[in-house]
Amino acid sequence: MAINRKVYTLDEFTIQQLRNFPHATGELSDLLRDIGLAAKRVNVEVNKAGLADILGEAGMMNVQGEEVKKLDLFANNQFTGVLQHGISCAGIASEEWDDYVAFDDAVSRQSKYICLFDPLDGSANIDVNVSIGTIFSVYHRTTPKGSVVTLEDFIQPGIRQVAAGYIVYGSSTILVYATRRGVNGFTLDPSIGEFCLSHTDIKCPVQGKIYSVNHGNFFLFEERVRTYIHQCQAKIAAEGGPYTQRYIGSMVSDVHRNLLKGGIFMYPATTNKPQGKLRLQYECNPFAFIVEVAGGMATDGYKRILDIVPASLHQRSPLFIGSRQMMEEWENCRTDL
Ligand code: P6P
Repeated sequence: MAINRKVYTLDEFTIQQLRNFPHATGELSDLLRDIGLAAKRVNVEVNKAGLADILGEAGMMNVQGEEVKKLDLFANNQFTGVLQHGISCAGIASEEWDDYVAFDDAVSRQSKYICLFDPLDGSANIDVNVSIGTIFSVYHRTTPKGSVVTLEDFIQPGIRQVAAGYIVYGSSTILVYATRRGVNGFTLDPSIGEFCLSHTDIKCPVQGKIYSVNHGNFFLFEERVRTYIHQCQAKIAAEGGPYTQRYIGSMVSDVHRNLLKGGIFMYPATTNKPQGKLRLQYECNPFAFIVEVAGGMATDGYKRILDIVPASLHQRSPLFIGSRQMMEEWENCRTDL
């Protein structure tokens, strides 16, 4: 029986990458496989969330002042656990936790990577069956191997990311990750319990027809943003529908759709949130890395996201991200109001 070699699992793909780059130590491949394992475990719980007693609040507040859902906590523990017991990660920072966590054991101290993640982004949507996701970032540690990681390892500018990715627990579950060599997507095949390569070398379309923004904040945006939104709407009126507005309220879903189909996602600053809502280290930087590797752009409205030097772990930033031409339209937009 011919073996179907066209279908690569995540493990086979990362090992193939190792074969192509003999100098690689395999630590990044191990780390990505660990993340894939945790994602499979989270996927099981997300898919039965309506049945198991895993919905609802965990009765805690996170550092963001948001209600922590039981599923948030479960996901947080799964990703922390696989990374702590792996051999490739010296410490982690989670969007759910106030501070980073150093893995202070002989093996982890020798690891060269650190990881930041938002274990379950969009968790407010869990109870209404809207897609949610996990977002992660991988950096080389800046502190010497053998020592315990410190805060400086976790507040590096996004341009120093080694890899970044996300999982969407949706109609099907997909893990997308980027290294500087490209962006690839792996869809979970439940029949074999493996993520299988389904989206090879993803490129963000140069032009798109989708703009994603929470219109409820319209009158809280600066004039320039309101002008750009009017331009998007005017294109619909004047030219018969080249733009359409799509906003799920779950970043992983909105950005994933725009990455594949083309579009722009905006979470601008508002008068009540002058730094925006999204977290630089846990949401903006990983997606900026992925979208730039795929040929798109990401800024805070004025400056490239990946060039921002973080001042703190939970720093927020406005975010404009997506297709190059739509981002250039936004950058060339001037107030006409
Ligand atoms: P709003 C989810 O809470 C999240 O962090 C992102 O996933 C999402 O894009 C954004 O907030 C939605 O925020 O204010 O539009 O509900």
